[in-house]
Amino acid sequence: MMFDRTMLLQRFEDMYAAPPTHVIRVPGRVNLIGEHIDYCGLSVLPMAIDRAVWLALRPNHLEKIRIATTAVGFTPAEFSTLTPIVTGQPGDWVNYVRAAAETILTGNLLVHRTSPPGFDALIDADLPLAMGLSSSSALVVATALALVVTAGMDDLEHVCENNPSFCLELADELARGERYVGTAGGGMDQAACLMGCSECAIRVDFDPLAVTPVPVPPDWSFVIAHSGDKAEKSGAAQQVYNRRTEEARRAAQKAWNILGEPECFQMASDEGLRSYEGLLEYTDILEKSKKILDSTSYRRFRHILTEARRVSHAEEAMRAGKLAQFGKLLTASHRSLQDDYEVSTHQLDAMVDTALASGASGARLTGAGLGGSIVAICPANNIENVLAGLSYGTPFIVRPSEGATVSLI
Ligand code: NG1
Repeated sequence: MMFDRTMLLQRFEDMYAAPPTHVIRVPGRVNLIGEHIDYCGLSVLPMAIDRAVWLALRPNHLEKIRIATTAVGFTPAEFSTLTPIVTGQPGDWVNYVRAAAETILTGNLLVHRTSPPGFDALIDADLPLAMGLSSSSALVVATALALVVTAGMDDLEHVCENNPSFCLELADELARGERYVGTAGGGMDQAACLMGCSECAIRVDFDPLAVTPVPVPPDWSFVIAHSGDKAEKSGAAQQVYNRRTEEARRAAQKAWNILGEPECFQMASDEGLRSYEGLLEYTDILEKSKKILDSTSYRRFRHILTEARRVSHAEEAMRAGKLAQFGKLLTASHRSLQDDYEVSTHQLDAMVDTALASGASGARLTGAGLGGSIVAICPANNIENVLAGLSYGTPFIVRPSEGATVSLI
């Protein structure tokens, strides 16, 4: 799966009888740690990767979006940019495009425009779809940037490097906007796709949204391998995802009400937690909540609290170049997702075991789970063994990458 820019430009021209004016590149992301906690407002540690969605566009002055993709089986679409924009069938890929359009056209970012913008677009990707690598959020971000370009905003080349406050606002709006497709998601993916940073993972904090680069040691390697089950967020997987967000909220609310500790979520990722007192308090919260929550709610709550703590320890380990420690935290995260949050599958569990047996320092499912991929981390000198062990999951290496970019043709 290789991206061919010349081919994209040529096919665009063949399709729309004029060359594109811009190409937008939006990377996917691998979430390294901090799974199923962004929607609780807790910090996460994803990394934008060197696989991306590419969108070639040309403003069309027709007040409509016409969009197609080079991927087989995705029907081209067109719709008016007059809002409200009506959702298509559940599972329709164009819903992500509509989500971005509705968000941007009804939001505050394009206040100076005079008429609804429209554009023609062709999409290509070297980012595999439905693998838990945020191809859908990359599409949402790419569409949003296409509207921003069409509205005439300049200086977009390294949009987030040059204008971080614009990108933070955009990421926030798009996180809310992507819920248009029916998933009650958090804000990790849009922030990572937009604001990733080369050679770095990023810590994403919420309320308010903030992104902090965390340098990835150059001798750490990340391998992605696919479980064979699609991580599609429509139908049953979407229902389980939305149920988990509800369960998490209810468990936290109940614990808060009874323990009177509304700030306990923040505490889990707080500096203070690393201190002796903080740790005591943390154990205390878990013990007390065990007495008041039913067993399922308790396990959901335990995942959230322990995962938040693992994120802050993982950031520390990454900054200190402690691979073994980082790897252990990844594997512990997987076990928690497997046992407490129940979003793993036998196939994902088996792949994590294979990765570890092949010499990975740690491995876990990445993304929402219930299919999709694992990420394994290993020292660069052991990568061949890990790739060979995971060969049945068509493994590939990913590198940290910068976030979205816009280039003029
Ligand atoms: P995926 O399905 O991997 O793109 C989803 C959510 C994230 C986060 C993770 C679980 C969306 C767009 N993304 O990611 O916000 O909650 O699950 O950590 O809903």
